[in-house]
Amino acid sequence: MVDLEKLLNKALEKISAATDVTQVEDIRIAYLGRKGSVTLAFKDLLILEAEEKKAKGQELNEVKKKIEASLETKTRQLLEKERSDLETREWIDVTSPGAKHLSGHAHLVTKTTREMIDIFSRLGFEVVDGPEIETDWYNFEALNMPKGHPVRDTQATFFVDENLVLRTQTSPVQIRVMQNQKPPIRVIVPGKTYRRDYDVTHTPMFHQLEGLVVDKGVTLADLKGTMEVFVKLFFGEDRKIRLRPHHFAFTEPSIELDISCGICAGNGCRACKYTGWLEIAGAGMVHPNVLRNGGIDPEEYQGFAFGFGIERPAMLRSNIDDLRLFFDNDLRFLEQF
Ligand code: 2NM
Repeated sequence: MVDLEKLLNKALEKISAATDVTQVEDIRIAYLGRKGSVTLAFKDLLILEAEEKKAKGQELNEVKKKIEASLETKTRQLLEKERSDLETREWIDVTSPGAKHLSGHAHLVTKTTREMIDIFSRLGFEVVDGPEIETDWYNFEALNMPKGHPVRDTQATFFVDENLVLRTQTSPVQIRVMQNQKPPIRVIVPGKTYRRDYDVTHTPMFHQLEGLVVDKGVTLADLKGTMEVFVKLFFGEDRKIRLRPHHFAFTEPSIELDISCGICAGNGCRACKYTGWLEIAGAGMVHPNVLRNGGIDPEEYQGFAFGFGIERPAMLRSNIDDLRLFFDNDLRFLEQF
């Protein structure tokens, strides 16, 4: 007959050390299964005398009950632990805010361009584009800037070769439009332009949005009205405009367009150099020579044209003080818009 106390202690020890329910089941089989130690011990009773058989039998029953109870307790503990581990592992804070979804957005220059396009579209203008590398003729000659004329020196031109340049303004596209379309013409040309300049207010590549209207009986009043509508839609209803006489080779008369300063409301401050006004565009009535170069008879048709920068209006609206920030591609800057 086995030592029941030893058997019991060994079983309890093993149950206590078990770490999952399959181990517990293995222990159950090892002790209480068909060939388990406890089952076999019951068989051993058969050879004992009645008296001893009864005593040992009771003792063995006690051992069996203790092992069964211990197995049950252990199984419950393990199942409870498994459930609580699972809860910890898979716990979700349904009240926590969602992770920020990172997504890109258009560059401020692009956004500004689109806004300007939207406004002119509502006024009936069509968007066109053209080459950024132009011939001398389209970039200068056709725009009433003949070879040797001093105005060419003011354009700080990038030359590709003797005859090809990076366009210094988008106007050569307007010449192409005049050559290819019959009036009435109402186009805007947003795009990249190039000049050899680099400081706080100039970058070698910058963006312009130029416009051209050609029809019968077009006057400076039409230009002024168009500029006024644009300024109020783009900068705000409270802004005033002012036309100052100027000179461009390609327009006659030529003007510069000022808007009232948005910072001091026209009273004078550092931003407007105490004038109350900010220069925002150049414009004028298309020079007869330019119309002729576009294949349009200036006796029959008149036109007005204007040229806005894109970066400067964007800077004015977003309070940006250094043009070069647009092109440094520092996300800490770009992400703000
Ligand atoms: C400006 C200022 C004044 C202009 C002229 C033309 C064209 F091709 F029709 F003659 N397009 N744009 C123009 C006129 C541009 O930019 C400051």
